[in-house]
Amino acid sequence: MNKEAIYHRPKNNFTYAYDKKTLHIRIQTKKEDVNSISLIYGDPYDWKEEKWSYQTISMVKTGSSDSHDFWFASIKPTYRRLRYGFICMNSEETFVYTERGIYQKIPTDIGCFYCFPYLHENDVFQAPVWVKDTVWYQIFPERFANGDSSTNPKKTLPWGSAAPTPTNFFGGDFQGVIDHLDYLEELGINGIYFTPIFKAHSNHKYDTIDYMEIDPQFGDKETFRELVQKCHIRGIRVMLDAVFNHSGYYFQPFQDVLENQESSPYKDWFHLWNFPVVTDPKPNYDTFSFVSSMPKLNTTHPDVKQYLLDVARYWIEEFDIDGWRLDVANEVDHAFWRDFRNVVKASKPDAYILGEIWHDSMPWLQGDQFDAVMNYPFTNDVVNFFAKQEITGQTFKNNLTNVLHMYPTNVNEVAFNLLDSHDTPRILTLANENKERVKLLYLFQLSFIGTPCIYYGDEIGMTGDQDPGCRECMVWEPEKQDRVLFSFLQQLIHFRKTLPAFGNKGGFRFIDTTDNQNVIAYEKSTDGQKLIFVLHNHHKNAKAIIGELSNNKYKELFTGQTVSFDKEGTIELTPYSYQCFLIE
Ligand code: ARE
Repeated sequence: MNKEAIYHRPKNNFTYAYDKKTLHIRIQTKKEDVNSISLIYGDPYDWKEEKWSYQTISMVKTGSSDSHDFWFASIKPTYRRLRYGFICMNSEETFVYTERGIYQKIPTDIGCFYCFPYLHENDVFQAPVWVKDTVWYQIFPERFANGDSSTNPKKTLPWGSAAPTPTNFFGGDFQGVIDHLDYLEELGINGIYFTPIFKAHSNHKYDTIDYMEIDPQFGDKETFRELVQKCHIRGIRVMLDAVFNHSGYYFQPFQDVLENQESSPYKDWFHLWNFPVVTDPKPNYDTFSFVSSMPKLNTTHPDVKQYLLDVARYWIEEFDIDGWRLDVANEVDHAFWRDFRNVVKASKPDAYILGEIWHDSMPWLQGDQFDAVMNYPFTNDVVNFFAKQEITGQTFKNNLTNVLHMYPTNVNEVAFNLLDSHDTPRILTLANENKERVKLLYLFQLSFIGTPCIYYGDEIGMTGDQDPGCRECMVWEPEKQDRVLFSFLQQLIHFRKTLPAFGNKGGFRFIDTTDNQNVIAYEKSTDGQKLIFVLHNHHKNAKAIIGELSNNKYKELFTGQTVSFDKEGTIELTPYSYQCFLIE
């Protein structure tokens, strides 16, 4: 047995409180190396005749990556504290895996065992419950709809008249969003994520000039207030984009530094290297990436922190927004985000705090900073399999199993699952304009655990390459919109809202199939409702055997037909077919 490959530690995604009574415990072992694991567990203070009293429970294998098997157990300790260890077994040997090492027999010294000292309710990761039932829609305001030409910036181009560039404008604004809320409600989304809306120089607004003012091209504060109110009346939540890692060049404190240099009262608001501060030929201060017009803010400075926390509070308390998406979140210090969470949750306890981090984000998801991150690891795997067809079904399942085990289950349930964004090419472009593959992408995304996000225009078949190509003006001419794709998405969102197992309440499990190249089968189940999905990501007919399909009668969700399978579970597959079997 490969003992070196075993890993557990009593925190993060390996031991965590799922709720105020339940502990989840995970351990990983080398793939196909261990046949079974029993968890030894007991109350640290429960002794009888000088011997620690413990029980054992079989752990469940919850999946495998390319290299590891993952094991899971859920315990509700009577006194909310726990000592535990692992009895690992395979055909050759058995041993006890503990914090102090590996033993042939269960050690008598309780100090050898892992410990979850006490399950405090306020230590439990708590994300807003409403997020679990939200389907998001991302809007890049400059490109969604121009509803009020009186706010057009200079040189605004006619809508959709040219390809997007890093510097051109088409006049998208809040009135344009208000005018299309019926469209969004018809699609069925119930959350909007706006990229930045505050006064800024560029068309993307990530170079903030004034965090307390709406960019005039979008409208004024009253129009924004009207927009939020009209969204809320329709049950649509509103999340804004907080660009706190850096400001824009024209941000008044940075302009003051450039003018007054070392005597500027704002010289500690940035990470300046020396004086005089210059932007050309190269900036002598920290920036976002190497962009001199985006000076990095010193969020560890009390004045900067106070200013930004006031901004965070203002837009919640004055305009009743429901969440903040945090730009370049991983480059701002943790202390700032802890204070940020306290301020935001004091203003609105169920506000959603979503960090933009493209990699493993466990340090920000301890319950003291973010509620979730933009789940780009999910994005990469679903796009690589369904859109690009660059990986096999088996690799996809292994990778996604890894993603699911990166975080605690209660984090996965509010993960922001996006397929693309304003920072990536659009999914139809990535799928080489194959809409059948895009439909499989959407079906998987909208039946997966977490909170899904649709990027504006994807739902009607827009294409677009890497930024700025993915930021084209929304297509509003009905004859240019793919309403078949729109209707398919509408149906998926409806299933997600009306079938508990289809949405976030359904536990997720991959199901074995004989075709591990192009077929993905998975189960979602909750409260007695069980759905089995079979997605065929290939252009030819095929046949696969899915053992778990046999011996049951099903209603197929998309056709409404009642179906059953032979005793092997043989299923005929047509090109890019998708089926969802509701077990009666
Ligand atoms: C644009 C062009 C750039 C060009 C730049 C020159 O896209 O190619 O070099 O202009 O000025 C905003 C605008 C962008 C603009 C950028 C800089 O939207 O259009 O770039 O400002 O001016 C990393 C960060 C992540 C960041 C992305 C872009 O980790 O936080 O890079 N995303 C946010 C926003 C962006 C925004 C900014 C940050 C700046 O979502 O829209 O850009 O406020 C890997 C890495 C990631 C990396 C990712 C993308 O996956 O793991 O860390 O994200 O690639 O590059």
